[in-house]
Amino acid sequence: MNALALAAIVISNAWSRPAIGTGVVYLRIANRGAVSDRLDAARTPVARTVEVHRSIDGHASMDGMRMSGVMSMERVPAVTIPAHGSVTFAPGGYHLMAIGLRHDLHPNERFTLQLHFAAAGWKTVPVEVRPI
Ligand SMILES: [Cu+2]
Repeated sequence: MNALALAAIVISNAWSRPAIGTGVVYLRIANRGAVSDRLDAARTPVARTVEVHRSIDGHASMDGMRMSGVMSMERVPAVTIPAHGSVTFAPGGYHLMAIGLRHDLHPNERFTLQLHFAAAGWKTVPVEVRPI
């Protein structure tokens, strides 16, 4: 880890929904640095584990079988954040799954999420639980 890499990653607009058991977190990760970085792990005190997932269109993923409208998701080991670029985690795309919630997520509550980047190390952000 070096100071320049640390300063390059900026996380914003982290939010979630009220949830029991499993929560979903969305956010935006910007990389203001000149080299790409990789989100490769996440954790939060409110859940047993956090996984990086991507929602996929069943139609596109089933190799010829038509399943339009069926959404599923897959775990991804890492997400590359390009240099001078950003990746938005949003419904229908990348998201973080907080699995094994230690308590229910209530509207307007905030909790802490930590994201690990290969170059920038651990970054901590507040997550806002938005009402549905
Ligand atoms: Cu998921």
